[in-house]
Amino acid sequence: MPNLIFRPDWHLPESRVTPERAYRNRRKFLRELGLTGGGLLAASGLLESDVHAADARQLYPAKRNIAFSPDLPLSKEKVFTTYNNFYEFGTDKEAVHQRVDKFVTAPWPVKIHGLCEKPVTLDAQELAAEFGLEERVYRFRCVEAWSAIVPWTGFELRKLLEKVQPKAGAKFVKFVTAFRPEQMPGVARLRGYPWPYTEGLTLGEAMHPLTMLATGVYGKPLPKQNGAPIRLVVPWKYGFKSGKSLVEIELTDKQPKTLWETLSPEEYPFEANVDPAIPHARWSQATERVVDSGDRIRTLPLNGYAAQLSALYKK
Ligand SMILES: Nc1nc2c(c(=O)[nH]1)N[C@H]1C(S)=C(S)[C@@H](COP(=O)(O)O)O[C@H]1N2
Ligand SMILES: [Mo]
Repeated sequence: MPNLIFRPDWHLPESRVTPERAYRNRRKFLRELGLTGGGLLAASGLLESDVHAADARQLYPAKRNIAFSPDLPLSKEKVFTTYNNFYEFGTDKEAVHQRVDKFVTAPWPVKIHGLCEKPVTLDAQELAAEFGLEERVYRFRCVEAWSAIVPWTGFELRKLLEKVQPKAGAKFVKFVTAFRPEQMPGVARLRGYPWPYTEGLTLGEAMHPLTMLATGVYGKPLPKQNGAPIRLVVPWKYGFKSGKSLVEIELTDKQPKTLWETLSPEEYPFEANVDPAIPHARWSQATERVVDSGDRIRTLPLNGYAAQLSALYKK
């Protein structure tokens, strides 16, 4: 009866070590605070969000997955976390990080539903603990022709989709992000936008091993301006596909209506694969500006991931 054998920690596959360690640490943390008795959290005056935040930090830094991390020089943390596209907090990239203080990112239930056998709602924190975190160094290419090299912490979206068991009719995955005007000072000036910020992938793209749900970056939980507490990362597509602060993931039979495609389908088509040969309506996509150095480098087809995607896009 193999499931009765208790193996030592070092025998566990890496994917199971992280959640178990996180779980033990969580119990320990709560015990130290005297919170395991039930109902004590409220009496303690400690905010549930404080517990979540302390809990989240236990999972970082995660081990780097070398197989998915090309040896590239990372963009500076300070640069990547202060130069953001997150229109809910304004359109000035360098100001977004100063406008996120009202945004409450824990607790954070994420609903996974639609055409699947086992829909579920789990907190972002539970998702991180359940699937185990790893670090991957990915190229990041915005449609505005700037780029970065980013160490994300997260897990493959595929693991979550397999858990909910897509039905045969599921063809697309829709990603809905948080919309809370009272916490997001940027939306007041963009009232005409089709909020919430929504994105989508084909099921095949969503199931691809490169596609991640990230809960951290630079070895720490995601800063709010980078999409705390959980965001999508699709490294071969323009950055706008990678929705931040996800609240809902839905399996569907129809191609989802996305915010950018609704606003301007010629400029921001649904597929949005990085392609140096296809210019944006208003600028070339042949080169990109590296955020740190300001250097101009050539843009690579599928952002450098073509070899890993050949089966997905075979003609
Ligand atoms: N909810 C939401 N997600 C979003 C955006 C946004 O404005 N709102 N901007 C997108 C764009 S255009 C890019 S380039 C990336 C930027 O992510 P970063 O700020 O972490 O670099 O987030 C994407 N996800
Ligand atoms: Mo972008």
